[in-house]
Amino acid sequence: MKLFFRYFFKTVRLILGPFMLAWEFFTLPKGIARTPEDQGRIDAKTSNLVLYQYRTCPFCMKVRRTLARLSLQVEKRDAQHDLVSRAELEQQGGQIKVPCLRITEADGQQRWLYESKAVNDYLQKLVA
Ligand SMILES: N[C@@H](CCC(=O)N[C@@H](CS)C(=O)NCC(=O)O)C(=O)O
Repeated sequence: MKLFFRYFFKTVRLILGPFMLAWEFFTLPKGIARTPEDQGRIDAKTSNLVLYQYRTCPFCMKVRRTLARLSLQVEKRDAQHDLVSRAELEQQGGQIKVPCLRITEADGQQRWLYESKAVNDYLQKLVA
């Protein structure tokens, strides 16, 4: 069943990918406008985050829309084509599944947050 879903989403990404990217480009939320000071504070809060993602994964798009809507600057790594990022995700995160948010805590510990809903909830809380 797991393999079925893996190939199902792979096929969806392959066939619909270009259309999904075009749709994302034209419909990306505008984002919150903040003063430079407020944006600086938020940027500091997100500087410890890295999003592992695929360009044409619908779940990653959902997270990228949240990033755009909340005007959050988060480093993104392509876990599909960039083999170093893919290996990091698998070896340190525990599995190849995107989106995954790598959170480096104040003590240097890294937490790997899987599931688009959990990532979106985490991002939403950051700006609350
Ligand atoms: N329920 C998960 C679904 C994530 C998911 O299925 N992602 C696919 C890409 S669209 C994946 O990582 N598949 C593993 C692979 O391609 O190797 C979520 O909402 O984040």
